[in-house]
Formats: sequence, C-alpha cells, structure tokens
Amino acid sequence: MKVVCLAGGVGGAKLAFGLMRVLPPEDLTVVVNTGDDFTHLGLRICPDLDTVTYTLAGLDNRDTGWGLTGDTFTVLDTVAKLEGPAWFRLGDRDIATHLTRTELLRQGKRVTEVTARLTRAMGVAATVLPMTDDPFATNVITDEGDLEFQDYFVRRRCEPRVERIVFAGAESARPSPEVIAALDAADAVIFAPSNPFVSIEPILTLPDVRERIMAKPALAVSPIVGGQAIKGPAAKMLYELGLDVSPAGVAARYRGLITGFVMDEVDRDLVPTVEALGLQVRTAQSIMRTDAARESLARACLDSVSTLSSMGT
Ligand code: FO1
Repeated sequence: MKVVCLAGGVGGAKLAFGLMRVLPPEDLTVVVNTGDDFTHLGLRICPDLDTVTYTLAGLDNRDTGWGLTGDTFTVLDTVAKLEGPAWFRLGDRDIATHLTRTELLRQGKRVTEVTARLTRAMGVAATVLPMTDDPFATNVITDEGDLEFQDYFVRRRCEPRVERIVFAGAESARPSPEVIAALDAADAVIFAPSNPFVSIEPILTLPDVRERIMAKPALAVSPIVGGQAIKGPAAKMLYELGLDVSPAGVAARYRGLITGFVMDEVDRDLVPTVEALGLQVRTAQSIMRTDAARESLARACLDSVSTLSSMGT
C-alpha cells in the first residue's frame, strides 16, 4: 500500500519511523511542513525536514526530539561568547546539514532536490518531500506582537498568547510536482500526530492538496492525548484559539478531508463524539516512547486506513 504521511516535527517523525519499519521504503512518502523554516546566522534551517530525516536515519536525539544524538555545541557556545544569537541550539554536526543545504540552495537547487541529496547521504530509503519549494513562512500573531515561528516557539517558548496564525507566501506557494505525484499515486494518506495549526495546516493551505487528499482514504492521528499535547504547544494553541482541547477538537479541524481517526486509548470515552463527526474511529496506544510503540501505532494506522473509503471527491 502506497502511503503519504503528512508530518511536522517530532510526532510526525516518530510515526514516519514506525511506517518505515512496516512498509517497503518505496511505498512511503513523508510530506513535511516547511512553514517553520528560517534563515539564522546565514544558514537555511528546515527544522521539520531535519527532524524527519534524522529520525528516519536513526540519528535523532531522543531526549530533545530535534537535532542529532550525541551532538556537541562548540560553535554555538563560541557564538554566545561573541555575543551572537545563541537562543536556537544548533549542534556542531547539525550545522553541517545547514551549511550543505545553504550552499546547494545558493547554487540554485530546489529544497526538494537538496532534501533528496541529504536523505540519501544519511541512508534514508523512504522519500522525504518538503511540501513546497516556494517561500512560505508561518507567523504567529500574539498579544505581544507578530512573531516569526521560531521566535515564538523557541526564543519566546510559546509564552505569548496566540491570536492568529498567518502563512506568509501562501497566496503564491504551490506544492512541488513531487508532492502532487506522490498524492496521486497514494493508496492512503495519514495525518501524523503533529500540531494541526502549525504543522499540518500549512500543507493543507497549498492549492490542489485538499482535493487530492479527499480523493483518497485518509485518517488523522490525534496529537492530543488526555487533554494534553504529546509535545509542543498544540494544546495551548487549541485553547487560545477557542477550540476544544481534545481529540474531538482536532478531528473537527480535519472534517471533510478524512474519514478515519486514530486516538489514544485514554480518550476512549470520546469515541462517540468523534464518530458523530462521521468518522470511523480506532483507539490505540499513541505515545511513541520506543521503536516498538512507533511500529505498533503505524500498524494500527495501516490496518485502519485499509478499511476506509475516501470522502469521494
Ligand atoms: N527546538 C527548541 O525548542 N529549542 C531549540 O533550541 C531548537 C533548536 C533546533 C535546531 C535544529 C533543528 O532542526 C530544530 C531545532 N528545534 C529546537 C526544533 C524546532 O524548533 C522545530 O521547529 C519545532 O520542534 C517544531 O516542529
């Protein structure tokens, strides 16, 4: 079964790893959010693409969820001594990724081509695709002003109150031809347990993506478990944007696109509420602390999605 997994950072990367363990590599394409990307210290940084790539390559730092395992911070500590910006923790080996990417982009390569080269070099057999090659940036409108995503997320630790999310470049950005081809070839689409607002929504705002997903059996995995986000600010954002902080709130966001939903066993009382949205629901252990847990959630998703029909468009 050919699967496209839509993913942001950590949660998306873990599910993609599980899917990689249970599918032949040629059957898995991970389409990754690029709204978090930014230029910092002269380097082009694509945090979600790197998190997915490092995780699929088995190089991920399991304590932080981002960056490389065992990395050191000599360069960044020196930047700090020089009174440069050191709030974004770039590891020494991680910097090699950003240097290589920045140079290839400078030579005129597309982010898709650069990602293909980096994933191949790191031994990743599945396909990792940036959602677009065009400029696209997530900005967070808060009670303390308008912030670029990493400024809000890392430097301000998600503390300002979110009023709105804005996608700069969304009017002109197009999904890459590779993303369109992967969606056309897919037998199923799986929305990883990533932040619905800042990880999955950027992918869905691109033209032609929603229609293509609606034509396929599709399910989403809830990033909210027991009223909390597994990681990151999804719960705080859902709350601040006035939505229900529960799997049902997430399922409602994706209404019209998916026919299936996977949520944690601890939320089983909410199954009837989500079913009332017209979705086929499955509960599973969705906290992926081990490789076995990643694989088991991936199997639950594949089992579930194989029984679904599409929205029919
Ligand atoms: N996230 C943090 O919370 N603090 C950091 O210092 C940080 C550094 C970092 C460096 C490279 C990279 O690829 C990712 C990094 N992240 C960091 C994660 C990043 O902010 C992601 O955008 C979020 O995890 C959202 O997906």
